[in-house]
Amino acid sequence: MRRGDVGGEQAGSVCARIGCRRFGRVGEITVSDAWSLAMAMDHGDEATTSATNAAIYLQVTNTGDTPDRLVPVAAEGLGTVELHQTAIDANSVMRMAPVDSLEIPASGRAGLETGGYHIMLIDVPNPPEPGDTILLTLIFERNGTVSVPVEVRNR
Ligand SMILES: [Cu+2]
Repeated sequence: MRRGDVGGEQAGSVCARIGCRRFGRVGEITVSDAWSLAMAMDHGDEATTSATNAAIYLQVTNTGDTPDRLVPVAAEGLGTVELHQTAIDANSVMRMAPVDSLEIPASGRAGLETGGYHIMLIDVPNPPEPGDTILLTLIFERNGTVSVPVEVRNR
């Protein structure tokens, strides 16, 4: 499994000031625009509200001619990491459910966006604050493992 490069990390402090684009790349996969919402969230059937959960959104581009799959990752210090899909249930209530993996189409892209797929951090021991940058590791079945900087926002 190849290791990806973390793009733009050297320029981190500059990026924090001017908001330049940061990304991670491995093989034919590029992950960009990763950000996290630090806030209390209702979660699943239990409807528990906890500030120690956070959702991460990002964009994945696949320049290869073979589909790939993003699978859930374990991340040190970030609690339990799951891939979630937001959906409307039979009672018109918005809920999130874990999914095993997400296909990244060949020569295409997949977006993890509000109201859709996202990566969920559950029971984060030290929840990041707006302005923080966390490093998230993602695994793509074909292309390998990549780390990407995630900007924590409050909205
Ligand atoms: Cu979720």
